[in-house]
Amino acid sequence: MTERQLITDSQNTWCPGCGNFSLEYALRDVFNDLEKEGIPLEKIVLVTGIGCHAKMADYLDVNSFYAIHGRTIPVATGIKLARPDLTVVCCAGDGDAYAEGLDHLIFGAKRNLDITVIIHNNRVYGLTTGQYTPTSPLGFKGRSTPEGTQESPINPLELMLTSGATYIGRGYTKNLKVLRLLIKEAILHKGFSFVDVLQICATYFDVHEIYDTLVYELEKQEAYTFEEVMKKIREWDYNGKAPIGLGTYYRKEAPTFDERIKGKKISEEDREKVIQQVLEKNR
Ligand SMILES: Cc1ncc(C[n+]2csc(CCOP(=O)(O)OP(=O)(O)O)c2C)c(N)n1
Ligand SMILES: [Mg+2]
Repeated sequence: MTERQLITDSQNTWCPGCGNFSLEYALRDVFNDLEKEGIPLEKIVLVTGIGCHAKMADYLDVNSFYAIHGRTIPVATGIKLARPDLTVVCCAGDGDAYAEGLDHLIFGAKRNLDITVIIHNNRVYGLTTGQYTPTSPLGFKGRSTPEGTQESPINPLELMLTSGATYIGRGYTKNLKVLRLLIKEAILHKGFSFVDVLQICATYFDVHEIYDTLVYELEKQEAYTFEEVMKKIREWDYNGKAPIGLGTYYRKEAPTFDERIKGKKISEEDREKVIQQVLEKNR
């Protein structure tokens, strides 16, 4: 099967050096791989939020849904529940998923919905020109915090582990090998798969020189317990200069939300009847 280019003719407005290009190429490669391995492109749906990351919906030639800010997961939930045969992948920003849409992220993980969430974590609101986000480091000077923030960042991997995500990985846009591997593993994982990608924002938060000195590749560590994974996750807190492990942190098998509600679906015709019954009962 010939590789599809999958890049649209839309004018690309990402800045030179933007980490989103790596994510675009990684996604393209993985979608091509999956097609060869039996997941046709027609069965893939990409859902994006609002922000620079969200332009992925314009630039990748796959079925896509440009959602609203912070709402990739509710849209993805609807798609997956209505069409469990589809492979649903969200591209969300750190502002998108860790600020505006945080509750949805937690509920997605809690339900172990069978979708993949990739966070373009540039640790800044890129599109709106440089305000701080929940993962910006302490003291971050941006448009809305000229004197520097006075609050510590969250560690999203920690949050996802405690919320019930069954696949957790961390990538970096300057390590395409690990990025491709993580995206593919996450999509093939049955359950809520979460990949936080340290994405270079060339204009508002370019810390690639720091990342380059701190990143290392995790070993294949399938047998980690929850406590061990948490310890590993806490090695770097999105703030200091501790080593930053790239790769798969956690993987677990568990029933998914879509499996649990399978067979409990009501047909279009019966829906009205069931609503009337519920109303009658509660009258
Ligand atoms: C409900 C709502 N609130 C705020 C905005 C304004 N807004 C557009 S993009 C954005 C932040 C984008 O940051 P992030 O999600 O990190 O994406 P990035 O641009 O960094 O990829 C904000 C606040 C909006 N469009 N909708
Ligand atoms: Mg951002």
